Amino acid sequence: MERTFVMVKPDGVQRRLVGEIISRFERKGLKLVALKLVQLTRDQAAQLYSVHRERPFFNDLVEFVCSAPVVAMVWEGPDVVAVARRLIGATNALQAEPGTIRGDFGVSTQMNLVHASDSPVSVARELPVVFDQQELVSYTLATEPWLGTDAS
Ligand code: FUP
Repeated sequence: MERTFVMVKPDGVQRRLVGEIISRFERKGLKLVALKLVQLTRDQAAQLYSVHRERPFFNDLVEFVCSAPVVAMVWEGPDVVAVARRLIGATNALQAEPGTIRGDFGVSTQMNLVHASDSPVSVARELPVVFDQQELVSYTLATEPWLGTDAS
């Protein structure tokens, strides 16, 4: 089963949208396997966004992401990397489709409320920036047979 790294960014926490955002992932039928409220260090923020190192917005982005607490999560499910990206919507919240998290609540590119890894390679790089392996919990949800995500 695939896992992905998701983070409610500082604007999402400040706007009290943590519950709403978690709820979108829960209602989709995904499984929460790790969760914590944390204020990232500059180093962690720079590592998370290292692919954008050379971009003009990099310093502002790092500054923003470590300016206040975030809620970091790991979600599990079939094809969850792509599913999570569809749930959050386009990077520019003004262009994100209604029904997506960014489309419903966001109004800019920088303050787009939530991050989700864009590929399994990104998960492998981003998840360990915030979580130790032992913080990921393996368990069974009683509803799993009702989601069609088991082997049957
Ligand atoms: P996403 O994966 O949708 O979060 O988008 P990107 O990886 O392209 O960008 C990461 C973050 O950089 C965005 F969430 C916001 C910020 N960003 C800007 O501030 N300006 C830009 O032009 C592009 C991205």
